[in-house]
Amino acid sequence: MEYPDHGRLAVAAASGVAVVAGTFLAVGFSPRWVVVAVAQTVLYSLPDALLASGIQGLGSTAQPLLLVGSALLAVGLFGGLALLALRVARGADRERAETVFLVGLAQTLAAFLLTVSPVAAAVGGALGGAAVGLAGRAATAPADGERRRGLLRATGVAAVGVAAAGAGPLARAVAAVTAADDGDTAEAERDPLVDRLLGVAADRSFALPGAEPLVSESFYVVDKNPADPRVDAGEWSLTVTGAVAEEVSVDLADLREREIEHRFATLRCVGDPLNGRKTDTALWTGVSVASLLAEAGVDADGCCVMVRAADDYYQEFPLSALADGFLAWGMNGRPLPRGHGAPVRALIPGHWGEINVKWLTEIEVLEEEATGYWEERGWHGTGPVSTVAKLHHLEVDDGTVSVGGHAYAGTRGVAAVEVSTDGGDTWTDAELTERLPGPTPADADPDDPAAVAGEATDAWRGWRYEYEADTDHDVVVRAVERDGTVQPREERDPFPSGASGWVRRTVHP
Ligand SMILES: Nc1nc2c(c(=O)[nH]1)N[C@H]1C(S)=C(S)[C@@H](COP(=O)(O)O)O[C@H]1N2
Ligand SMILES: [Mo]
Repeated sequence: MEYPDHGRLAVAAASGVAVVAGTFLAVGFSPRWVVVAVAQTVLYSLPDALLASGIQGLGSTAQPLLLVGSALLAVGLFGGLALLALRVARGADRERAETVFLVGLAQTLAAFLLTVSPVAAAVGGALGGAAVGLAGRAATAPADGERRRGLLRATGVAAVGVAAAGAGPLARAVAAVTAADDGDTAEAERDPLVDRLLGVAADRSFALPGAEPLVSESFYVVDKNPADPRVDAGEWSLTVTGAVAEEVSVDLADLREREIEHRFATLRCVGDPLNGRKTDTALWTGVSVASLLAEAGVDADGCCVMVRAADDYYQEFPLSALADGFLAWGMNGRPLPRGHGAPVRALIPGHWGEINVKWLTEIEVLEEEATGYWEERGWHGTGPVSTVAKLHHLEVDDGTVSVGGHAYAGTRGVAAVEVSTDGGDTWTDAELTERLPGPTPADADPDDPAAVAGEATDAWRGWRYEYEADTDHDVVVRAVERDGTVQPREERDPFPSGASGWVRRTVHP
């Protein structure tokens, strides 16, 4: 069949867009969408060094960029296939129906190879072929009017495609901003104990413009995925394998029969800049990992574990760190959102975010050290977090300077935050928030003061300080740990083992 030469490129592009749109309509914004599959392929073929600073450094900003690029690549790939099929068809002098079939078949096969999803492949190939058919009708129509109408229709298919393709990256960008709510947003009736704990956290927070309250309103998201996995809570299970006396597998119902507790805990990404925003705190609901390890007969002196997830993520770290860990399925009184690892994630007290594995599926007990996902890419983020005092609130009002923020020192605990207004010569203690309550059994009586007693051992504290000033100067802050250790002054970038130094900001009274 003949397509005018100048039109063939447009037809092929429309067909490529139709495949991208069709597969989106079929499987939505999931790892089986061709754009996400292309993004994943791109990620796996990027030089490690590029990837290393890319994702942990930029976090959710890098992902929309990657998706837009991958969408273009996908259109090029499927459009290219259509072009090839058109060539072959023209050479062999095929009928239009056969050409449409040839294009659709090639695209279906390619989409299946990429996504391993028969549904995505079939719908994508069908729409890709249909776009060629429509455009072909337009190109070969006898009358000008009909031809234009046909072209319009083809353009329509392409437009719908562009819109559908754009919806994915857009959804992701929105989800990144409103991360805490991208899961189950149904306003479930909240547990009175959770309400009480969150109420205490709100009461203890300093309300400082620019700084989060003690429980973050927007919790940062960092992961390697162009699209997060969708794990069905009813089908989920976690298996303890490797150097164990007996493999143990549990589902959500099994976990819920254990001693459930609520814990305040802070997470910080190793890629978080010194005064960055990739540090946040939530109230988590779940159970401790220890009983599970005991059931599997894990040798407490064992060296390490490889913890795996539904997104093929894997992190290796000391068994002793996991033994203090927590398996969380609730966040601030709601089911754990998809973006934060639904249905169940690991929380490892005092350690960098990267070993707090989301979409958790397997704990493999190892007999010797191995290398995890980020360590293979140059990061050193499996150890304890470093100590930091952040300065996010800064206001000047008629010579009165008000500064504040949070300080986090992992399980070493923040004992003080010191402020210097003379560039680091002299230091004054800032006012600190009371520590958040300690772990609380889920069956505690919310009206019992004991329910909110105790102290969280792995949560940040808020700080604030006010002083008078009439000349430009630098204000510097640093945290002091429980044992008196002062946050190190030496300045380091986040890559590879976390930022270091004292946060300093210039004040113009
Ligand atoms: N399965 C899985 N878990 C993961 C990651 C990931 O890419 N996949 N990213 C890790 C990193 S680098 C960090 S900092 C934390 C962030 O958790 P959050 O997105 O809930 O804030 O999750 C960790 N857990
Ligand atoms: Mo991270």
